[in-house]
Amino acid sequence: MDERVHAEVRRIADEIGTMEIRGAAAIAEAAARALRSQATDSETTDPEAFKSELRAAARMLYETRPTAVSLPNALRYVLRGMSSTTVEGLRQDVVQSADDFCARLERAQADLGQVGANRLRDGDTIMTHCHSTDVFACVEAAVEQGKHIEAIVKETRPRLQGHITAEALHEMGVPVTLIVDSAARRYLNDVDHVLVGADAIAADGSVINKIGTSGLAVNARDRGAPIMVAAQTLKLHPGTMTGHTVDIEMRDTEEIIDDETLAELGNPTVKNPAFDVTPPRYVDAIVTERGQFPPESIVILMRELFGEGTTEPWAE
Ligand code: RUB
Repeated sequence: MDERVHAEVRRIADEIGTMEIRGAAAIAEAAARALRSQATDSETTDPEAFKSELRAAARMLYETRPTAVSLPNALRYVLRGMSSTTVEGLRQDVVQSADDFCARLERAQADLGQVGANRLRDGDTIMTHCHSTDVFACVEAAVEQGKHIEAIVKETRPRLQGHITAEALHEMGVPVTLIVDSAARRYLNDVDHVLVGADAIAADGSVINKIGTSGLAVNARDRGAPIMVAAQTLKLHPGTMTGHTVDIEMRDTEEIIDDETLAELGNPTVKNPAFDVTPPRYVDAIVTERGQFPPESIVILMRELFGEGTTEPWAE
């Protein structure tokens, strides 16, 4: 363990790893807060040592979960803010850029919500998967526009994030039907929009989101239900512009089956991928705070925001 990394950062890193903090936007916000606390708690008087502490903290946070690109995007945003030459100046830089980042995230979500809400009509039923705050922003804005929206919520095995979604939509006044994941196709005939979030969007418009999203999208296309992805630009993956692929997290098999039951079954191999890739041809629109995009043209927005690519957050 890197001793330069303070206890608060380690705590947040641990909570991201164990999924107490989860969802791409929440992970990004927590990472920015963690770097801020590393800066405010630092006791070093040497500017170079201060910067190297911040980079070590960023690396620890980066290594928690591999798929949500919002995490490195957040770390990069905060670390790039460091331009002063004194420790006090650098501390202020990090506090300022972390606060800016969190404010921008909140604003982006509100703006994206308006765009997504415009796609929803009064009386629409959506089907959603997992738990996405970007999706909530769209539904909440539609409800605020006075539209009646109903939701069919997939429970999202194995971690049951659908329960969080069901509760939050209920609190928004949205009538919810909860279904097991495998019942999705049966209920797609009743659905006007499939609405999901994203952990990363690749340069070709592929959407990386909770395992089961791609199957849902294929079924929705077959049934003629449009597929909308709510993803603020924080979810755009700059590395994919230069040929990198998105790492799909494989989680502990204990999330699916305990060791004792596994042994009773003769110890079959168990796989627990946390995410999957939905090809762009199954996506109708990616809704961002910069407007809605067909997936094939998202790369234009990526070039505008990131240039031709980026390096690791701590390598700059
Ligand atoms: C969460 C998940 C969410 C995206 C978007 O996966 O796949 O759909 O992160 O969420 P996990 P948001 O539970 O494994 O973190 O819109 O809140 O960023």
